[in-house]
Amino acid sequence: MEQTFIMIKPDGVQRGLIGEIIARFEKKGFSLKGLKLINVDRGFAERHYADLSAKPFFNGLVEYIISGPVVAMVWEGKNVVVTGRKIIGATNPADSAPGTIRGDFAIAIGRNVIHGSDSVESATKEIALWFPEGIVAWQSNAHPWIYE
Ligand code: RTP
Repeated sequence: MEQTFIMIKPDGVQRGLIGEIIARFEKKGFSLKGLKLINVDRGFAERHYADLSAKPFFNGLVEYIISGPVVAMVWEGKNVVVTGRKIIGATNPADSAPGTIRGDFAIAIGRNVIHGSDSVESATKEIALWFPEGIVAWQSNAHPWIYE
């Protein structure tokens, strides 16, 4: 079953949005497979966002991610990468539809509350980076009520 890496960024943690965000993924029917509240250092944040290192906003982005604890999660389910990005909404909250996390809770692109892997390949890399200890193997009893 497909997995994705989801991170609640420091603004989402500081603003008390952890429960709200987890609830949206949980109510959709996805399964939580990994969860931790952690501070990451500059080197780690730079590794996570390595693909964006040439962007003018890179240093500000790294400062933002290391400014406080983040919630790192692995969610599992059919098409969870693409559907997770839909639940999150467009990168710039000015373009995120109401009903999405960024559409409902963010205004500025540099304070957009949450990250979600943009492909299955990125998800695999990000899960390995953020959860080198591995994740819990379990299957919800609700599985037959969510999938036909
Ligand atoms: P994410 O990786 O956080 O899920 O976001 P994304 O795929 O939707 O967007 P991406 O282009 O990968 O950018 C990563 C994060 O960088 C910040 N950003 N700031 N100031 C700017 O113009 C700008 N552009 C992007 C955002 O926090 C974005 O989520």
